Amino acid sequence: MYPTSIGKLHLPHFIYNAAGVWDTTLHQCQQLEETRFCAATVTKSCTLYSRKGNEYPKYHFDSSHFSINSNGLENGGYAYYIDYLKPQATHPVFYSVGGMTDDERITILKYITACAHAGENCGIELNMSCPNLGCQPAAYDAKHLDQALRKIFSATGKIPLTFGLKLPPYYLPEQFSSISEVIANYKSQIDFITCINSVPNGIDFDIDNDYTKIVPNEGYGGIGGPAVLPIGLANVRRFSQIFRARDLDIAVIGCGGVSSGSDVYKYILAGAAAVQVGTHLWKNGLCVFEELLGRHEHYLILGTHPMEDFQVD
Ligand code: RRO
Repeated sequence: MYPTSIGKLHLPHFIYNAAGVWDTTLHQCQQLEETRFCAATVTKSCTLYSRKGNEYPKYHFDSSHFSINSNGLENGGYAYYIDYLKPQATHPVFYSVGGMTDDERITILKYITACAHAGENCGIELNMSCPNLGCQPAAYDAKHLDQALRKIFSATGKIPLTFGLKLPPYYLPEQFSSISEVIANYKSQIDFITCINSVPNGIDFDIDNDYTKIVPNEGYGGIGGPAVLPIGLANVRRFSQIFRARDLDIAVIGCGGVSSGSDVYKYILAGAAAVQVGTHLWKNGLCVFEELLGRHEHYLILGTHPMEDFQVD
């Protein structure tokens, strides 16, 4: 296995879950840890109080090309996930902070950093890019992101844990430069960014019943799965290039559309320090980690194409 580092965290290899997938209950988080082939656990983005999220059906996974979700931030509340942060844990945990307002985020961040359990092996991924909450999340707009981060960091001070942002997909050169500018302003606070959250505003139809595939938000939700891979790769590459050119020591973590060892390898080529798996994990379960790791390492060791490249859906 090839180790990697993100801020102060050392991971035994590159691959782990994306926030929101197989991590809503503590039992699921424990299962991720016990697979041995999942390099870290990201917990479900949390809020101050537990939330049921949106009504079902809120996931659509039966296409081989994409998924659509409008989960609606279903989670156990921040205190619930604190129980997962064990003292002297050997398995790295990224505690994903969602929150509905900046004040909520500040309360949660202060609590985690003051918590005795949040030791060396705990990082924080701040998610201000959920596409399913009916409002524009801060990270979609540089000015809004800057205001939110200024407010948060002036309340929390320097966060002593490895800290990063989960970002939405960006498309235009101006967006990459303005968002990078904001991140650079907080370079002493930000150890990593994760690119990308699901692509907003997807819809699909059940043509046998003439319904949208998911029910909440009139059928609209965030898209994941193979269809978003090129967008995720491009976001990782753009930010990696900008950070390198500006000599910023900020790791970029790839997320979006990984379903094979070659996809993992592509993210590494794009500049990712690690890779998260979402839709593929949700559809196929915990066995994906061992499989992805084996096939990805095949590329690293042999530089040749494992059999997966010849499979046809
Ligand atoms: O819970 C969700 O609906 C959700 C979240 Br918080 C997120 O960050 N990304 C996503 O696709 N769904």
